[in-house]
Amino acid sequence: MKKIVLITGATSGIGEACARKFAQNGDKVILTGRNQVRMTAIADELKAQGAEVLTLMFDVRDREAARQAIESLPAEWQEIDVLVNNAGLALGLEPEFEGNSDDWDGMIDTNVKGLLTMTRLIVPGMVARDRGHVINMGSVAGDAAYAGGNVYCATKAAVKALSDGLRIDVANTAVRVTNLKPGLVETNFSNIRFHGDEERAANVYKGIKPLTGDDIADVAVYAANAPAHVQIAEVLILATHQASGSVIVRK
Ligand code: 8X3
Repeated sequence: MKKIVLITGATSGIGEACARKFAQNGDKVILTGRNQVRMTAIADELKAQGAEVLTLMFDVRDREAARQAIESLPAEWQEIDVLVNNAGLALGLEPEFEGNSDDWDGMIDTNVKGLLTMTRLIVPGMVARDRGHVINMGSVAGDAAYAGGNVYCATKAAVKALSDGLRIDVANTAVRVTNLKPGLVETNFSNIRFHGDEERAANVYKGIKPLTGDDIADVAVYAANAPAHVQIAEVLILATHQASGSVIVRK
């Protein structure tokens, strides 16, 4: 059955890959993000392939803008079946005692509070309809801290706790909650983490074949299409030469 899938942070990386995979799966997709140019380009491309696509430009850190955007949805787009809480980022790898407080705000406001904002706006409808699925983008970083990961790891540990908490809160409904925990994925993630230092970013993936956004999107589409009685609660997806968040075998 055709689903309505809303993806935050849909203009790059895992979010963009999810938008493409759900669209290819025949679902209606709502792309949300901050980059209107990129979002329109992706939407036009998907529409040309026959997909039904809608775009909403807002920053998940802006609660009021998020509320207005969701309320502006045309009636035929309002009954969201799948919320992919993907918008998120890492900033910096400094020791915790030397970290940049603006970086901390950026991560906490997006990865934790932004995810909560979207959940608060969209899940009540799912509960009322007794149908829906929340797919949160967690991370292997949420399982254990790694050097310099401190605040980023904390935000992803929060995503796990919020996924587990929500799963309890909707347990008497048909709504499902999935926490996807990717490891090393080659997107613009490291570029953003290192504030545009491309050389440093490239080094992260040197000597290892990292995952792609598509690898993670495949799992998201799988979880969303599992039989109704099956709840893919959590999935840890690592690159083959990655043993954990901190152990990566480089060849
Ligand atoms: C991204 C995974 O290990 O690069 O969440 O922080 S990691």
